[in-house]
Amino acid sequence: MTLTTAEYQALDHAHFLHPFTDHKRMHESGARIIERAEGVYLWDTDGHQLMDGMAGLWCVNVGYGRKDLAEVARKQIEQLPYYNSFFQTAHPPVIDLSTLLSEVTQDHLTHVFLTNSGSESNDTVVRMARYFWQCMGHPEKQVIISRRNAYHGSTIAGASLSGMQAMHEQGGLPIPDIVHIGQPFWYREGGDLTPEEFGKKVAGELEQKIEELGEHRVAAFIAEPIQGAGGVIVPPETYWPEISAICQRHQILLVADEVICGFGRTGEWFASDYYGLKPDLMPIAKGLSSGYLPIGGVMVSEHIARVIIEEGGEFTHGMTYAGHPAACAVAAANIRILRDEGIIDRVRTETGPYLQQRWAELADHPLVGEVRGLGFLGALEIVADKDTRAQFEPSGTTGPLCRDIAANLGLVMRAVGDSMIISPPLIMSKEEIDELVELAGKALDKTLDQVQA
Ligand code: PXG
Repeated sequence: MTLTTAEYQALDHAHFLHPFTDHKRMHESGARIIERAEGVYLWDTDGHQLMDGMAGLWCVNVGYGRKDLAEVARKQIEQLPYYNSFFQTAHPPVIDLSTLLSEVTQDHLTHVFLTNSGSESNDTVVRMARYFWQCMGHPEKQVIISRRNAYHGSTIAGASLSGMQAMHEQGGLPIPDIVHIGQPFWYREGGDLTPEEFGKKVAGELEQKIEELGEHRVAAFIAEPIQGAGGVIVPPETYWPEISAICQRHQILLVADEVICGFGRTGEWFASDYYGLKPDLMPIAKGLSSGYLPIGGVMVSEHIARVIIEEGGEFTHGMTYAGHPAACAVAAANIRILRDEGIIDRVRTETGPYLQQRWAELADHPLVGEVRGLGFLGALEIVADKDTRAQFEPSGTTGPLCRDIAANLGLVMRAVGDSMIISPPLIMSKEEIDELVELAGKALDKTLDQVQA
């Protein structure tokens, strides 16, 4: 089907409900219809080229246009387009992917439970953590502790784990036995504390919550190593060591949600490797297949897997398409590309530090209150006053303004309130990083012109 942009927009308006979209506002200007992509660039149906500073939705780690991944999918669909792994069956691609995942993750993460998305992975976390404690003879350990402004997905359990007020308000959420503590967002919530003091303080809320609820009721603590959708919040250096110590002092599971941070985003295979975390469960998705096909999963520690295998009988959980042969084959090929082409190593040693150095230069811009980032994740805070950190009124409108200006200049960034976010494909070259930073700078200049006018 090849139509004009206006024709696509009319049909889109008539028939398609978009996720996380204010339809009235979108229909005023019409949706941007993306038609094709190559490397780090997208093209819309008007022929405009856009640099994709977001790798789709934080997922196209190997970049667009990998014909080898298309070929792997085609071959697998020809050979075995579908079979399941319920009821004592399996197929070669699901076994290959599971083995490969146990190799690229920490040694104790020996097993994987496969799903079709990050949300389903976090539903699996809730089911599995509670089931594990039930198998261990502690059925009362049900509570999952999460954090305000976390994002763990959009299903009922995913949205409950997420700490997003707007999501909870629409769905009568969270479901019972999911509670939230504070987030390590020093710039906005640290007050007069140093980042180090604030990191320790906000980590301490985990121990307070465990004590308040009673350890006998707490199943797990879940967190993104770096919050993504919440605004690329890189925690103070004291935060994760303190959380790890608290988890060691208490009998609760640590769940590191690596849906965004995994598969090289920070320059390590997983952010848990960067921060020295030893998660019991580790949800993954996005970069697992670089978004070429939908797939997610939960990495499971040897200890938990043993208990489920030996004590549990049947774990009554699973999705028809989980471990889909084509998705598994593409994910395995994607992991081999990340490994064998040295893409993650390059982010760690070369392009990641270069992106951070260039991105940090934007701190001099009059609109920028703080610059954050690690590896191929970056954020900057748009403020009206650098000294007081005050936002423009109404808050949360300048970010989207800057995002729209950037898109018109040819750069896709994400706005989270007044934070501007980047998460580019990991194959971005130094020259392309220069282009990204130049476009982001121009977008800030134009935003400044508009807020002053
Ligand atoms: N965990 C984390 C940490 C995520 O970022 C999910 C789970 C859920 O994954 P699925 O595949 O079910 O979407 C995510 C997803 C944004 C944005 O605001 C972020 C996500 C998804 C859509 C939009 O930029 N993250």
